[in-house]
Amino acid sequence: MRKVLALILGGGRGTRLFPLTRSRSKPAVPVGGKYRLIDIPISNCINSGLKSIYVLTQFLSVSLHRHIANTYKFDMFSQGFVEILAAQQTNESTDWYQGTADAVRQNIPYIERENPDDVLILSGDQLYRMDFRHLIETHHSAQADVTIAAIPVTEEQTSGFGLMSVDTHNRITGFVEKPKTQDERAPYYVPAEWLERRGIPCNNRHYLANMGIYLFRTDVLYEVLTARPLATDFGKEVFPRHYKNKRMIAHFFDGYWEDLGTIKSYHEASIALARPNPPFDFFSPDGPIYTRMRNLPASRINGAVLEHSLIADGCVIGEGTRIEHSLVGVRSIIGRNCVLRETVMLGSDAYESDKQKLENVRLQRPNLNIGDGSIIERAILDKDSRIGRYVQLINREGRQHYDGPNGLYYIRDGIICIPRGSIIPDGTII
Ligand code: ADQ
Ligand code: ADP
Repeated sequence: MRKVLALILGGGRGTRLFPLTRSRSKPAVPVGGKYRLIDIPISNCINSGLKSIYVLTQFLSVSLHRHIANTYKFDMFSQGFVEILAAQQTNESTDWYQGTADAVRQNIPYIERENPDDVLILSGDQLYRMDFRHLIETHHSAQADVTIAAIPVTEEQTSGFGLMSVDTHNRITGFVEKPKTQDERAPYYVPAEWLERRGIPCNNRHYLANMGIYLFRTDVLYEVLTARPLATDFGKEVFPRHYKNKRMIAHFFDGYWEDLGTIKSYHEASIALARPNPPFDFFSPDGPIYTRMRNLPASRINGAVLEHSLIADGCVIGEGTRIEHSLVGVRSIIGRNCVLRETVMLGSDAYESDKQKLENVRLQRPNLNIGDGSIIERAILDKDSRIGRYVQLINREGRQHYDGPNGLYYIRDGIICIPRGSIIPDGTII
């Protein structure tokens, strides 16, 4: 058995997920009502038998640290660890990680300490389930220097991905990062028969995308990261520069795999979890997704109508409320006669006591989370938000991109985002 160390890239500046990343690092962003983004890749690793895991992040928040420390405890005989490596911690450089390759390069000393045979590099903002043992098997049987997971995508999707061309032995013979023109894209076209011969239905997907999942032989990783000029990113520099002189192999994957790196994709993928046959299922017996245990009571639903929605633990939902195509996170408190449609609500960190509610009256602010009679459509409500009574968050002006006054709300791709802890007074219409 070769030793494989996993590195999870926990995010750049997180600008595309703003305002969810306004007060937390990307790995700590909540997902699926009770999990955090980082739980997905870590659970995939654990379910694949990989238990040595570093999480690379730009800054170390208390909540991320607590989440990791409280969730991923390995007993002393299993020799596993999940450790966070934050950018400011490195002595050599006070800079943030400049890109994915730079992030890994800055942590070479930590990799050396583990002395792995191979290093598995993963993105931290994708929703998917993969048994990495199959990828490792491909890597070894092909005697690869690098193995890259590949998924077929349609032409419309190509501008967001690195594309690869491969030969009959699955060796990568070309790599282009996020092609913008037909000329750049054309050499990467794969015919339907080519995919179908490999048992993958084409469904109008004629390009092979890089999934951002890489397995490197450790010596090759060091070599490409220290080659001059120094590479900043894997997709932009490392692969286009080295596919000729290194043996890079594609590993095909054809399951559900979704990027959660933007507000739009995060919102869409979250709502999709509540479909009757969700494309990604947290219920799957094939591999549990782990998260921190909480001692929360079952949710109390007082005569509400729920359709295609997920309700996490510890919620209270008032009478006459209607919730459709929505995801309601832990400890959400929703008043009476409210309407939620296509809304992702992250819930709260704690309940309010009667004393705190009296204090809310004095401060003239609403209680946690949504007051009676409010209507919320196509929104993301971050944790601890206080939406008053008879509020309408409906994007009345039909805006696509807008910053509300004093950071009170943001609209991204037509989705209203209410940042953590925001107070929206009674009767507000947005
Ligand atoms: P992108 O999706 O643009 O393309 P990139 O910004 O390189 O991805 O991020 C990849 C992962 O690394 C993400 O999880 C991100 O959060 C994290 N990350 C980014 N910058 C980081 C930094 N400075 N420090 C730590 N982590 C960081 C890449 C490839 C494409 C491929 C897509 C698949 O370049 O070829 O198709 O991923 O999603
Ligand atoms: P959740 O995953 O439920 O959102 P967080 O990790 O964000 O939980 O914690 C929610 C709140 O609970 C925090 O703001 C913190 O005050 C409190 N908390 C949770 N775990 C601990 C702990 N181990 N020690 C102290 N406070 C904690």
